[in-house]
Amino acid sequence: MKSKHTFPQKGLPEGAIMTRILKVRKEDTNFTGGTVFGSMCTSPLDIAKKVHGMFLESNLGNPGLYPGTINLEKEVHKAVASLVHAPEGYEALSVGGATEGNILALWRARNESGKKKVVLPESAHFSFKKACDLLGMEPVNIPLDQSYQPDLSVMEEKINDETAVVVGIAGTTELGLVEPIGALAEITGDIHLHVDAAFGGFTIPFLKEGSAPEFDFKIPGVDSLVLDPHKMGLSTIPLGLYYSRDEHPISVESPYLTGDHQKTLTGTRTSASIPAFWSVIKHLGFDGYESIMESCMENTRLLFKLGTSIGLKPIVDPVLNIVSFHHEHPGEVVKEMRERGWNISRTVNPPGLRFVVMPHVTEESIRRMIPVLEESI
Ligand code: 0PR
Repeated sequence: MKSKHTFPQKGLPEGAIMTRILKVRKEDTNFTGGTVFGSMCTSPLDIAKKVHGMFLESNLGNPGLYPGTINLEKEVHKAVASLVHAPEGYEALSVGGATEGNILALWRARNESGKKKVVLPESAHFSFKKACDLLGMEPVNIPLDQSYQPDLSVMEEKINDETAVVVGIAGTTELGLVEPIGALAEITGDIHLHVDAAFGGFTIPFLKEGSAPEFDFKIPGVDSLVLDPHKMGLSTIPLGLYYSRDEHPISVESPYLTGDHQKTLTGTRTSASIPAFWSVIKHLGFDGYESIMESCMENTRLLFKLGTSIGLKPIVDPVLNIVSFHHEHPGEVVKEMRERGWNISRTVNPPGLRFVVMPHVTEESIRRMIPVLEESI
């Protein structure tokens, strides 16, 4: 009898399934060839791919069954804590990515303060819109000044006794800028200061000393911070790390599981990505990350120079491995580039073309892309 449903009635042998899977896999973009300039993710290191596949049964939502994975999680938290200067008494949580980390920070700030206003720069990632909507909080957007940094005088005016939390970005999505977190901390006083270092967290520490401002727990006013191993941490999706200066106070009892409470938003949660990331940290070490970042910055400078040479005007001088150029109709250029096999992305504020120079982008791929860009602008 023929099935009434599109859900298959009878199973197929592996061979038939793999034929389709291999075909579909080819339809997806991959990072080989360096044609993707619009992604903050990259191909995970080979060791991460290998290890990830070995932990598919782990579920840290039920931690008692996976003591091995939990131990690796502790080691990851400790290693990254030293990278972001988390002080003694910190708490770290593995999350699905910066979206979840940003939600946790706002959730805590709302519950502790009993207030609803979230003061954040216009550069903030759209995940804060989700967080505000979910939590019934109200964004108070701070305009950017001429250098695309938050206007601190407006921020100072807008922070008041209704403010639950202030947000600063270390590695803005569009321009890769590091906002002056130290100056924010001076303005916020006792109000919770959360730093979104989704991109900056695994780039800024590996830059030449002094080329970006401080952004982490070295600044005494920083209360929480999120950073993403699945971006420049060069590991597998999904993994974000949320750090709180002190113990994160929100937890829900999970009595029938092997752990008695949960602190993350998700129940069954990101697990295989943790041993994968542990392996990347061990394999690369600080020196390995530093040398990858150095080559990304070299390629960033090349793209900046070649883009300028074809008449594009940079929006800012790159601090991290993101280059953006002014353009009045970026959507059209993005579309044409896509038709010609190149994935670039766009900025909204101000309108422009955006290139994220991840490790899969090479000098050779930049040199191949530029003539196509010249014809598309
Ligand atoms: N905070 C910042 C500063 C971000 O740039 C991003 C994502 C987030 C938070 C949210 O991170 P998750 O999506 O990991 O929760 N930034 C990129 C973006 O949305 C993510 C991205 C990654 C986009 C790969 C495209 C892509 O191919 O623009």
